[in-house]
Amino acid sequence: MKERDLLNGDLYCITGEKYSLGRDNIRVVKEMIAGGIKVIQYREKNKKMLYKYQECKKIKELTDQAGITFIINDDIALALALDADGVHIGQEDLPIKEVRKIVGEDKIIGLSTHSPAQANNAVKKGADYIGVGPIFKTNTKEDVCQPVGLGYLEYVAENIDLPFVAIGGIKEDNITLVKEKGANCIAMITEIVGAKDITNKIKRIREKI
Ligand code: 3NM
Repeated sequence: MKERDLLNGDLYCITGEKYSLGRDNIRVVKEMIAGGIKVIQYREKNKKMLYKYQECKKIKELTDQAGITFIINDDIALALALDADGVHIGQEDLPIKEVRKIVGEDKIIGLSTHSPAQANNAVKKGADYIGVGPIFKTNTKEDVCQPVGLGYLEYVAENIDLPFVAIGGIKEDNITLVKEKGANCIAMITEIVGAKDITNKIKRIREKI
């Protein structure tokens, strides 16, 4: 079921096993859930499909039990095979209208955007939410563009009528800046998966959000 307010005031956690201090994604997701999060995106760029399928199957069981929204990055087939809640795609993936044809009306489609033109286009094309970033410098995404900064975030907060999530280089200690520019949902990879105590890190960050 599509929840249009899914990004309301929370932390959007994304997996990244190579930054997880040797812990596997299943353990990381369990710790994230213990921290009380409402949405998880599975993002693994370099794993084989069968491995991703097996891993996501276990994650789906956990998110179903906890009543958490489960989004899969890039892989539409995997999202459908597992009946995940949605997919998150980038500017160089299939156009939204084609993705919508494949996944149907009930699945969430998120789109990464990096400029006002892309954000406006996402509204026109029917994305359910957008990613807004990278706000700060990040080394986590390989093909990432230069930081768009807080100015783009402010533009989206004031002009774009879609749920959005700020992303890119966001940490516990710069979150207040991001909030001040109008973000009420914030995505993080390394700050969360690279924390020694993921559950406590999430609890502290969620209080700030
Ligand atoms: N997307 P971290 S930035 C996955 O700007 C991703 O669209 C971005 O990782 C975008 O929290 C990014 O470790 C990486 O900086 C976020």
